[in-house]
Amino acid sequence: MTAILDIKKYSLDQEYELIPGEVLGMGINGKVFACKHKVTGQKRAMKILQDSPKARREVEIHYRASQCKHIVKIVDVFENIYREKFCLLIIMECMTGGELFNRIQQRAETAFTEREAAIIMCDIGKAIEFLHKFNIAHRDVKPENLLYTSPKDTAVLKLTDFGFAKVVSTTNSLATPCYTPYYVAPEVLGSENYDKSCDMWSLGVIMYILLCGFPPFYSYRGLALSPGMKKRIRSGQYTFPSPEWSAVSEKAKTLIRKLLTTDPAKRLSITEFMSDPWIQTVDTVPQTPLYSARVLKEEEEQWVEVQNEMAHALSEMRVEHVKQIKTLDHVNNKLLKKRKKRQQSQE
Ligand code: I85
Repeated sequence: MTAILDIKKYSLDQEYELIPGEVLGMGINGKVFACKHKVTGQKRAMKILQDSPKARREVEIHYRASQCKHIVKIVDVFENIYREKFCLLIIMECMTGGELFNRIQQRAETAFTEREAAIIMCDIGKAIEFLHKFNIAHRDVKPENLLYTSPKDTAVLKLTDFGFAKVVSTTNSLATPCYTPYYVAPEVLGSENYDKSCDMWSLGVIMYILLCGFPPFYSYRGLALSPGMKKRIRSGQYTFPSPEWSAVSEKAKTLIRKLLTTDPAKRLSITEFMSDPWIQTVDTVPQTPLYSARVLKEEEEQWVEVQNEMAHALSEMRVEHVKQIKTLDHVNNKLLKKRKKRQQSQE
């Protein structure tokens, strides 16, 4: 990845026209609007971020990732003063096909099949594969961030929002002489893979919803992320109930089990996922009609809740990891201090 981002310092107005009132959504860090490229007349999406090191990181990572066919493309980035604040304005290709599950829900006449689900999983997998190959963990792979380029049948599914993306360190932290590798915790050794494993868990949840229309873990109507649901997620308690799962292939269920493995160290890696027969030989996946479209339509009012629950679960995954590292650092620092003291007393 050699793409160098040239942030334009002149006014956005010279090239783009805001389409008034057209808000396309709210991101983690900023609002997304529709705008028009003055020269070509093309409609594009614009995300406004208040300038900060975090915003710069999002732009940088997203721009590098833009080279992948299954990631929303950044066309331009401006640095402008907007409402008296330094802002980064990210211009992206406009995805007019809407969100993944809305599209499946709208499928009424022809049934959504297991093979179609496999094709979608393969496409999302390609986006994750691209990112992980370059040591980027997205950490916010969820239904609202999967958009189609257009309403047509030929539309391409793409991943967006790099607000939580992280470049996972490949530089061997053990090279720094803070501690000897003999007593380093496995979590420290695997911190790179921990961040990537969040994306793999997301893949499992999305695959589950694609195949039946409801999520694997959900609170009993109402309370978002109830204590009961937390317990079910932690212990990996989910089932493949009838009738929705009766006709789904065993291959698909096995793959979901490998993705929803509770121990992140034992969870499938993206390379393993992409070489799974269900993904690798998509054209041999049975064209079994699924309940997904019907369930998504019947449970439409529940959808906001499903989204909230997944967002919350992802945020917990990101926090937990920080805690882990912090406590370990703390322990190691103590050891370091002790050793220094000993060394000093010996001098
Ligand atoms: N086009 N998460 C949900 C949108 N084109 N959308 C979200 N973070 C982002 C919005 C809230 C994703 O970084 C988001 C981000 C970027 C986009 C984005 C990028 C490019 C779009 C937050 C649309 C769109 C445009 C026209 C029509 C329609 C949608 O959202 C539809 F047909 F669906 F109504």
